[in-house]
Amino acid sequence: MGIVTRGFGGRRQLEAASLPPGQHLTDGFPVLTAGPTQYVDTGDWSLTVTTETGEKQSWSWADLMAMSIEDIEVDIHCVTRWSKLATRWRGVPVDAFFEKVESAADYVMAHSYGGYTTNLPLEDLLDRRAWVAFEYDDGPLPAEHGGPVRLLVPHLYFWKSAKWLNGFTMMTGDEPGFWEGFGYHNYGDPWREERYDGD
Ligand SMILES: Nc1nc2c(c(=O)[nH]1)N[C@H]1C(S)=C(S)[C@@H](COP(=O)(O)O)O[C@H]1N2
Ligand SMILES: [Mo]
Repeated sequence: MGIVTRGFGGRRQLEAASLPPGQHLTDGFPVLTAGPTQYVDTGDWSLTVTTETGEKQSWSWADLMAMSIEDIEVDIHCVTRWSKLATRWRGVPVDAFFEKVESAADYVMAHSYGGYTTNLPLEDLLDRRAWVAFEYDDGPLPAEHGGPVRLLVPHLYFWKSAKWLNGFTMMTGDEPGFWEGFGYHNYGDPWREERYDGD
């Protein structure tokens, strides 16, 4: 979070304090998808957590609506250099989906309808640093932005926030997801400019 300053130039100072290196602000909300937009009805949507031993737990849309829902306001940073400050979402912390899962795995592959994947350390999904999000700006999350349900991991570059989320697979060893396999950084911390492999 930046420090709010008053007077001429205040906004610019706030922006500079809030932006990771090499990023610029956008007022719009660009759509970035590799492949076609997925259209999934809430009644058909489900999320499945699969452990490293193959045990599965699934949640329906109704299950999701009955969980502990939070309002979230976070900055988001895309590797293509746009950032958006104070975006507003509603969702459920990812912690809730791992509460009753027995696993010794340290890594997770997030899966999407359409086949997109992205890998994350389990700890980055916990402690209310990541959400299963279904509303944006007081409305249902539009399909082009990953609705009905997407992953929201604002502390990493936005490619880690899988749209049309439908699963988490626990992995004892780390494996690259879709973009990570095409040369994106394995972890993707915007404050360290971890854009590409080798950064
Ligand atoms: N399923 C899926 N999720 C995805 C992508 C994708 O192609 N497919 N693109 C990623 C990338 S590279 C970015 S920058 C963000 C873009 O989200 P937006 O289109 O809502 O801005 O979604 C991420 N999640
Ligand atoms: Mo991206």
